[in-house]
Amino acid sequence: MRRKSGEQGSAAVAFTLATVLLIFTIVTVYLFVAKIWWFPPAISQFGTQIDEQFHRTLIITGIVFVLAQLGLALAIFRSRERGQKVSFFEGNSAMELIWTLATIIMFVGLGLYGEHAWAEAHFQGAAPGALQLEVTGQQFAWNFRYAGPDGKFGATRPELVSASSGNPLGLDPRDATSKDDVVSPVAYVPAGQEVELLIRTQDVTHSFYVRELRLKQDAVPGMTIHMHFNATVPGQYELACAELCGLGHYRMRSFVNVVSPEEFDKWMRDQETALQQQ
Ligand SMILES: [Cu+2]
Repeated sequence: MRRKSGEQGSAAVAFTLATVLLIFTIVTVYLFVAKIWWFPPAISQFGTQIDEQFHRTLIITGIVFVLAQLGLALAIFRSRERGQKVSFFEGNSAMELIWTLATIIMFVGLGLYGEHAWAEAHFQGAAPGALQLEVTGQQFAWNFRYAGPDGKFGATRPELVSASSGNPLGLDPRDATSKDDVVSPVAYVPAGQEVELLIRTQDVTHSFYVRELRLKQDAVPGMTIHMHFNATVPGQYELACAELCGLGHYRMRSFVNVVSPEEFDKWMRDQETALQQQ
């Protein structure tokens, strides 16, 4: 039976859609392969592990993405309107079982691969002798505190918090161990040495994020969260707040300066001298 021309679908639409899918796939693959927008290089062993995990995930999901998009484009192209009869089948248990199993194996497998890096960051403590560095977020600034020569962080009291009078963390002057605590709006850490972060916040949830360290950790009210890293490449790295924390969120940033151990010692001495002169 001949159909009226008005009922005929358009082969042009299917052809266009298939072509667009093909171009979309090629452009997407190019953006990833050419690394047009990419992370800055990692500066720690941990960062390298994260990158390896990222690449594994990207390759697997990338292959699935390309096959799925090309398969879709091919199906659209081959089934374009040529006056043929529509044919379809309803469900296929074997195929559903296969792709569900494949997805499970892929996700569990990636999880097992990444388990080591995850455990290293979240379950294992810092190496012995790590430099302790307290990080405090507040709307909309970061402050860093070093324990000073006595190796002890002094007591803080919320009612003493006063950034305008030079006490952004509310150090308690009656506590002797607080006297030598060094507070700085930027961080200095020695290259090649383990650093233990003690991440806190004075108000809402913030997030400590340094791209080059591949570390991101929320600062949660009422908690002190430990993270650790060992940065080996000297440089100045931006610390951005990665949690939308209020109107000034966009400007809540600081810097982590990774310097040679000698430079670090000098910086620390200068800070302590400045403290004594106060
Ligand atoms: Cu914030």
